[in-house]
Amino acid sequence: MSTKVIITAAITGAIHTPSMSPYLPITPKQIADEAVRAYEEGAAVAHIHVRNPENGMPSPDLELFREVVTQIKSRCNMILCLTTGGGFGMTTEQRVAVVPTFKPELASFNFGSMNFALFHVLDGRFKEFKYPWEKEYLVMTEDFIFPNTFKTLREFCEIFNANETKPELEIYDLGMINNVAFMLERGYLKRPVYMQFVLGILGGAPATIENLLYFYQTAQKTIGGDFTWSVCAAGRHQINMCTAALLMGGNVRVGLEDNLYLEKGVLAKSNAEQVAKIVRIARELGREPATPDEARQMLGLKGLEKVGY
Ligand code: KMH
Ligand code: ZN
Repeated sequence: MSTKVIITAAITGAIHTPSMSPYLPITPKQIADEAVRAYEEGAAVAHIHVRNPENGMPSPDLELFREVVTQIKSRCNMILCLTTGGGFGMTTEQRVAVVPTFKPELASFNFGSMNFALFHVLDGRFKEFKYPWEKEYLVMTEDFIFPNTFKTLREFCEIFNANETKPELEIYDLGMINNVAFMLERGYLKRPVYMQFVLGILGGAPATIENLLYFYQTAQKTIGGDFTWSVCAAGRHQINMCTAALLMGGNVRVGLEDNLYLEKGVLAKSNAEQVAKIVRIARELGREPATPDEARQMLGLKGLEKVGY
């Protein structure tokens, strides 16, 4: 087992809305500041989405991405994993545009279609919204299919390969591991793959230790031993599942994209607070945070000198 652990901070995402937490970063400056603070606490990777600075709505605007990535790069050498999941309702073309535009070292790559649902978070909570789009955005997910067809997977693979961007394969359910095996067999994906097991999204697999073990063992059987993996989990499952991953030798992702809290009833005031917490746990378990350069080596990334920002 590697003693080093790659810690990713997923800074703002496209799941939570501004009224859910005053600490959710919205503007490019807030997103960049949060990423740098997460780096200072031990995160080697920042997973980046952007939001419309006026109303906090998830945005595909490449100029907003540009502001964030250039600000972070001018302040630290952390790895940037740009989202190609985007936000609900964005086209696949809009989602993937960050790859040819910025040629990042790493970008997320959602490896199958699913019912990506958030409407249930409204049950009895979040009555007051600051912006009209927030409630609609959550409600519409009852009828939302997050589209990642085999054609999209093939086309995204071609774009990732052409730009030497390593895909972080987002695996929400068991069948998506089979999709990885299929795309490897067809030669669209290259070994060794890097998978992010995403647990606890309604529409995907629940966040349980059994599911995490089953994902890991299924990946070993169907893909082989030469993969790198990480775990993230929704809401209150975040720290527990990340701790399980630390024990299993995996890598971890924390951040306000997945969870707004630091502990029960206590909102996290920053991504950095969650990073600091998982660093404390990791050290107790004999795992040390990897630096960005160590993480580059572990993931086989092309290097910061080859990005397009
Ligand atoms: N926006 C969500 C539908 C990713 O960044 O690739 C999925 C997501 C994953 O956020
Ligand atoms: Zn994301």
